Amino acid sequence: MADKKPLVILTRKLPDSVETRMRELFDAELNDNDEAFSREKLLEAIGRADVLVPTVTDRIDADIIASAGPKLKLIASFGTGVDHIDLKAAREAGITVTNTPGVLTEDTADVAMALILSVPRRIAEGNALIRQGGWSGWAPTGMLGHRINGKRLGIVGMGRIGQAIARRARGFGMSIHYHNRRAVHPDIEKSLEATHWDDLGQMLSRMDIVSVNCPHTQSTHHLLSREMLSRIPAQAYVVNTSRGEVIDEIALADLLEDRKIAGAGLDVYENEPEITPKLMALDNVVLLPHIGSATIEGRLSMGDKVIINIQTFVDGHTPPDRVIEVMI
Ligand code: 8YV
Repeated sequence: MADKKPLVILTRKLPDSVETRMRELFDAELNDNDEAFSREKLLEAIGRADVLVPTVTDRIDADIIASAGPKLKLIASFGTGVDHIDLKAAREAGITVTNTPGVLTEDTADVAMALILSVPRRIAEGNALIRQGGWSGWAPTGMLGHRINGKRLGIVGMGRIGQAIARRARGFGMSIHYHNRRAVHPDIEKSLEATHWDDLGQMLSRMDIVSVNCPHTQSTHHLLSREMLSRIPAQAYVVNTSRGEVIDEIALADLLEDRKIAGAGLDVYENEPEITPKLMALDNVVLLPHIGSATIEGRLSMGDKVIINIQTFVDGHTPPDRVIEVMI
């Protein structure tokens, strides 16, 4: 790879300045029309590339990795989540995988907080009411929602994003509870006045709002199963800005329809861009199109990270954001 510029294939359109820099540094093959790669196109690309730059919309499974050409040594993903890549297959094939952690923490936490506010206070419903011409003026009992201040927030997954949400929620007067494989550092716990729950079910049964912030892995797939979801009190809300697969989406839709959960704010779905039809019909649900990290600043930083990861790798060093299976 050292003598000539590596062939770097991007599966999606990235911000212009990121693509310009990629073209300066590498033999970059862009996807100008931004159409997601078909499986055939992905197979073809991975057979030729030195470096593949996929996103969450590409499923890089073991079969795709088995088709990688001899030159493919790096998959530099544009995004933090890596559940779309079979990490074990990549490791066995001697392919390094990198991601872009850290730079989308605050943006994703903002969207989670927006959902935490939107659902109990019926923000999206109110907006729809006016636009549909259904507002006849202020009324003492009109559009009543629930207060945020003083409520208990249960964060499932207290990593970078979970902690960033906790900091925001504290400003809104919420108390912080969390479930995580390990308790966070005592200093962090203290500064957030956060309570660690070993038992997820017990925590869920005592919360007013539940926010899902753990990565999707084999052990978190349907972590919020029908059984776990049914522990959530009927007056509580669920927010998910992580990965749809962490929640049994059909079970959630059933419970929301039966008003056994008061409402939900979702930015991610089990089978994106498909959405369980029942969710679309419910007025106690706010649906966003996976925009957690969708800021110009965030996407530019993600692009910078991808470039640094590729250049460091090409220069013969370990890239800063190398993903190791045990990390997730
Ligand atoms: C990204 C995300 O935009 O980074 C992640 O894990 O969920 C998104 O916010 C997406 O993954 C880009 O590939």
